[in-house]
Amino acid sequence: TGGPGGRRFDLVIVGAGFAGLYMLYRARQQGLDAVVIERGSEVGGTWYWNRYPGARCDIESVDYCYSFSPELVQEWDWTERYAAQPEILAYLQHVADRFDLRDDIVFERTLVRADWGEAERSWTLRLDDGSHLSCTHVVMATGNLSAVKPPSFDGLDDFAGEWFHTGMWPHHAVDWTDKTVAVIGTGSSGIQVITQVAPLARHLTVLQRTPNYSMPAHNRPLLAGELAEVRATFGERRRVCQLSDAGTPLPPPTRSAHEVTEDERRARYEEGWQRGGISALSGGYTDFFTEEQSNLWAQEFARDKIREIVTDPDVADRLSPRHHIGTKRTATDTGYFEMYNRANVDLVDVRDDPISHIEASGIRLESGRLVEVDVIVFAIGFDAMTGALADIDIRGTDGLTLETAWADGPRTYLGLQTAGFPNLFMITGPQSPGVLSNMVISIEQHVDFVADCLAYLREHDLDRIEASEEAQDGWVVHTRELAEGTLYLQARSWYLGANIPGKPRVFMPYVGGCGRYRTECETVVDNSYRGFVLGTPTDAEDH
Ligand code: NA7
Repeated sequence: TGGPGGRRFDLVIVGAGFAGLYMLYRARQQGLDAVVIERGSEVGGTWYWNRYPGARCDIESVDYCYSFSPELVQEWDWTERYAAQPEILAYLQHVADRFDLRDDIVFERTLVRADWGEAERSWTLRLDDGSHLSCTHVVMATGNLSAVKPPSFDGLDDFAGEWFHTGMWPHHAVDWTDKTVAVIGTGSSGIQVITQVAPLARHLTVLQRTPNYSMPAHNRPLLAGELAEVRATFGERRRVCQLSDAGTPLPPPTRSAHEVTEDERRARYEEGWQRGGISALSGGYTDFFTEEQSNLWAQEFARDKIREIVTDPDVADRLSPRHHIGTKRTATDTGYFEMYNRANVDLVDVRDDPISHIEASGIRLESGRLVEVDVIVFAIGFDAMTGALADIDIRGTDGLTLETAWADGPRTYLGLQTAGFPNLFMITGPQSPGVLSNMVISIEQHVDFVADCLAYLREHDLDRIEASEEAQDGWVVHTRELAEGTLYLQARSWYLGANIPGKPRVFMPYVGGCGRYRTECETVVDNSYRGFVLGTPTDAEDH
């Protein structure tokens, strides 16, 4: 039935998650001829794919939502402090329906290749069904945690049971009754799935490589009065989020952990623990991410909590992380550590005894031990931040591939563009605050930047925009210098590409915070898109 094949668009948007949907909305508002290409069969992005039991956001629902439509803010009733995956997916489906976005979304199509044509001033895009379309501008709304890390264990094909990856969860319900289950991985996804499966399965073995810090979510239903209060002051609350570091409304810490007594520190950590959430401890003191001792105090508090909760001291010890807290993404949970007090849950340390291979009846460790299971859940994470783009063969000016341009790690200007790839924007790309923030705050800011930029280009009869090499070099150095002042560089995290064999070890996010980043972007715009080279149609004729 038609489809986009062969047509030329003003704008092609790749991905129909939070970013792609809002980008389409803004493009429509400006009268642009835009289409979204989506590999899933529904909208939702992250919240479409990650439908494993327990999947839940770690940002409060009243902040993890769009602000562009006051009506939407008023009419959507979040039911819990932290929304579960089905509710967020329903919200995005509602947004797609309410703003009639579906007509311009092509589902079950994957972009496989993109070529820039200088003479035509357009991108030619090839989809997985062999069709082509072209467009003046492309927006990659492909997500930061969307290319799953494949379970590349030898022998997986021989496994007689069922296996699932949390990031590609099937649409059918999984029956855990009487099943023996292994979960590999204890990141946010593993922690969430473990708390759901442990009570249902006959036996659960957790294969842990690196223990993780996890803060209590203290999730609960939202009361009508609370929602009304948030709505009454939504604009103000949102502005606070936008100007904050992490895109949340919590007041920032004002003191160093060194300025207070031990009793005061413990009281503040305890207060954070009782409030719960991802910043329970990180929100305590200004030097949490930058100073060894300050971080160590918070670590010790978190380890003490694990020892208090877990009854077997040996298990508690094995569950206790040793890395700087916060430098790998902290999880939030509902009863995670308590699961290890259950008789049907075992913890196996695969740092000491790594996985050798998988065979018909289960997982064989290097010691020779066999973990016999009916079901394996791979909660092993993603090729974060660059993986989704690396899956597309992107060729810019003079055939330069993105793979070559990023061979030593991503290089961007503002996390929005890469030199050599004109008219191609990334939403929450590397070297922007995205993954260190409430994603929706960062997404709205980037989409607004791109939408305003496209309007500016039109107004000024410009049809080409490209980050300059010089501005990009400066931005790469700036973001690296910001990170060098922190403890982040010491962890083997996906922020650094350390979870993917062979990936360059480059710290990818911008650590300066949403507020500072927003100001930097505004300054660029106020100076006529400083650092970008803008071109007119006449330049193309000269080319
Ligand atoms: P993460 O946070 O990358 O966690 C993946 C987990 O899987 C982590 O514990 C890894 O251990 C473990 N892992 C990965 N590969 C292996 C192998 N080969 N053997 C054993 N264990 C392995 O991904 P999540 O999906 O949990 O969360 C991603 C983000 O989504 C999260 O931060 C939130 O922002 C939402 P490791 O630590 O590498 O030793």
